[in-house]
Amino acid sequence: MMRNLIAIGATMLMLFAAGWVQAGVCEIVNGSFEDDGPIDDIIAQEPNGWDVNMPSGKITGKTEASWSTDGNFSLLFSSQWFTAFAARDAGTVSQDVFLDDVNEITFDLKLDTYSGLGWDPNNATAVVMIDDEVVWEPNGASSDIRGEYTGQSYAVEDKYRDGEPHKLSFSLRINIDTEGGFFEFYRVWWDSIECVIYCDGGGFLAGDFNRDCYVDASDLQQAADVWLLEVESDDKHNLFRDDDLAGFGTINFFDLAILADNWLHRSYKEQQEVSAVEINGY
Ligand SMILES: [Ca+2]
Ligand SMILES: [Ca+2]
Ligand SMILES: [Ca+2]
Repeated sequence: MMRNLIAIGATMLMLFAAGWVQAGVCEIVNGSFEDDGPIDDIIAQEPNGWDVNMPSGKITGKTEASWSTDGNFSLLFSSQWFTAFAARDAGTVSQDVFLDDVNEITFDLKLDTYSGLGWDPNNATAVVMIDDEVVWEPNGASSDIRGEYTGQSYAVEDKYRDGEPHKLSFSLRINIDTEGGFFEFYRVWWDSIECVIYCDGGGFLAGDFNRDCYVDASDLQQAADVWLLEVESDDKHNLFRDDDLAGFGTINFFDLAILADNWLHRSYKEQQEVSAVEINGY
């Protein structure tokens, strides 16, 4: 009996130890562009960790201190003026990363023109790419995309979880052919590029309202607080939405059933680890 209690106690300790949010930074090197200090020309000196690809004479790149969201420096791309461009000309930094355990890639950027005039996204834009495919860009519906875009994120798609490295790129990209160029410098600053890992890469389970990688009594309490109340459809407690009406839903047994399905479950990866412990020891 005593041995069993000790075993259960030990198991629970391990479960609790494994239960903390695993939010961390993956293997992006120098994602904040702090390693080198200022670099006048990233063609001449690549920022630590990054591969540089620039259309020479058309777009310049530097690390400098005029804007940053983490540390002192950021990466600045600037298109040159009165220079002929072809659509898809792009200044790019990239590095190969494994995305298997990554839930989100987060980053900050700022878009501005030199003259202070508007930035038409038909002329140029800033993009995040994986394997040269665009996975994020500013809202193209806007006729002026200048502004600070902090706390941006791209939710990594499952297709990139294949055990292979993928080329993650950050760019200033020209969108049109122009012989005469632009009477403008389009400038983008990138900073604070991170990989975020939740729940050992398994992501949050439905019903994990307080995002601690575990669906338990504290989440149930949140559901109880809004029980049978009408909430907006996108309310985080509204897990089941098929019975929503006109943008509003109710927190009822359909929602509770989804929460119950994940009750005391961990992310898929942690479940595997817990199973292994059970098979091996208890
Ligand atoms: Ca920085
Ligand atoms: Ca929770
Ligand atoms: Ca509902």
